[in-house]
Amino acid sequence: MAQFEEVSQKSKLHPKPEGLTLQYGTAGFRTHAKHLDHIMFRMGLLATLRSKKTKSTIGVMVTASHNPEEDNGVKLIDPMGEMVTAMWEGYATQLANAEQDSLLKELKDIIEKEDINMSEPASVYVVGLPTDMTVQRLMNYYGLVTTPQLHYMVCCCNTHGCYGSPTVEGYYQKLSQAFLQLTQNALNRTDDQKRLLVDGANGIGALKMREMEPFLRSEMQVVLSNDGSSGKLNHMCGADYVKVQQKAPQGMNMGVGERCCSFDGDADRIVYYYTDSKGCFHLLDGDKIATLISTYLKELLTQAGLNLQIAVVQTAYANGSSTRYLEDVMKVTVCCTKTGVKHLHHAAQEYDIGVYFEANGHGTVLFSKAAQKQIQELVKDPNSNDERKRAVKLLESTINLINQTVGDAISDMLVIEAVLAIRGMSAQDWDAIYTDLPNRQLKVTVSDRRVIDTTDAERRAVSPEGLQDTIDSLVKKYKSARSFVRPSGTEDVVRVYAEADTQESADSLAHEVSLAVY
Ligand code: NG1
Ligand code: ZN
Repeated sequence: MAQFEEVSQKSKLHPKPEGLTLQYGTAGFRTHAKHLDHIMFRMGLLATLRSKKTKSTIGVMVTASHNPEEDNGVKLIDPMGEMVTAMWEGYATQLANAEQDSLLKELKDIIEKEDINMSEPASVYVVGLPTDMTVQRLMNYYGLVTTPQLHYMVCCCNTHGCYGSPTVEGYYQKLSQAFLQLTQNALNRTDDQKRLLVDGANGIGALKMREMEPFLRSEMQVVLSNDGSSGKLNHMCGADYVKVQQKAPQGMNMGVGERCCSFDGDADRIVYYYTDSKGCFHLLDGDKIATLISTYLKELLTQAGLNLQIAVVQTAYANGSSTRYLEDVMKVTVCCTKTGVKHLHHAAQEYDIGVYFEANGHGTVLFSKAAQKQIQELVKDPNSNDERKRAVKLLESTINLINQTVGDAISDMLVIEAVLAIRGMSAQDWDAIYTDLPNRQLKVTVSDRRVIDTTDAERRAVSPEGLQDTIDSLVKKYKSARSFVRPSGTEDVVRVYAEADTQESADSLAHEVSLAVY
């Protein structure tokens, strides 16, 4: 077929560097931008096939996310705005690593296995900067938006507008309307309470926050720093820096007790923080966010008289205090999955309401179709009393404010701001819900990180032999301690995590465990 001949010709213009093999990992392909050209070309082809197969629009996102500017990544987004299925991750790896002369064979293999009708039209949304004109011709190039905005638009497009209108403007309208409805329930908010310091990580989120501000009609007063006008992407700023370093980003002027938050470079993660009157830094990470949101939702469900099961999905990195609080005090189901949002997303789909957050601030809330239907029906129920009516309306607006396709810094931020406003809580009140166990995360470089294999949602190592026994005996030396190691899915390192009753103990345990990894 002529189209195969063209693909073959064009792909020679985007040669695969010799000897380079890459794997489609937790968040797509991650590598230095200079190695991404052939990947971009081939992912354009794969997205086209996926679109023909699903008869839907597929998204392609090019982003450095929380990594340095020169590191980059590309991933595919499936019809409902979710990550592409595992089978297709395999195809992606296969296609990315094919040598020039076997590329067509690999393509035809996929077409045959998936029984793809090549005469179907294809539709692909791309965000980022594909360099090649052929790739651009295959796709509707969308310019620059945040990762979650692309997920949102793909979902809108494939649900024919049910989820919202598939434009950035539609996104602002949907979210701001829901936010304004929610904050109407917060009485006497002062300007101080409406004020939030936002660190944009010098990424796209800052730009998009500026665009969104007029839609929020002064109900939020955003003070932006690291807005991309001078600094480098994620350099000394952004959600990952703040979470891992446990300190404020550069370039932010924080008053005592003032609420602050940081996005990551593509605005799919968020963490909050403040400093107290002694100058002490307090982090409100993904675990604190999950706790705040699930407490709020649980209360509304009770007030609405709705019997829906709510669960919180976490990973091994969740602070032990958060898990204990959720299970023992809040009495909600907690489930632990492997690292990587696709695992959390999948687990959260099992419940009426699934709140999922990685400790690093990537997360969202999923409402099952049945739960949404029950809530929508109750909104119309003429027999509800005032308390019930209010609770159900709040639930409805909260659903509209949440980007259910993927973790979204802007959407999460608005949910958090609304919840704090409705409950009249300050950052300190929120922080006081439970006290984090001091913890430490370290990276260790080893010759082959894949020799470490884990089980039990990555909380225990099964190989190399003896490693887990060593970790167990080290952990026993400390109080309230826990530690685990796992190979990173996005960097060539082994990650070590430790928590204990004091910071000194957590640091020392993390250090001892990292020595055991060598
Ligand atoms: P790896 O490199 O596998 O630890 C990191 C994050 C994940 C996830 C992915 C994708 C930590 C400890 N790990 O994965 O949670 O966000 O990047 O971005 O934060
Ligand atoms: Zn990101």
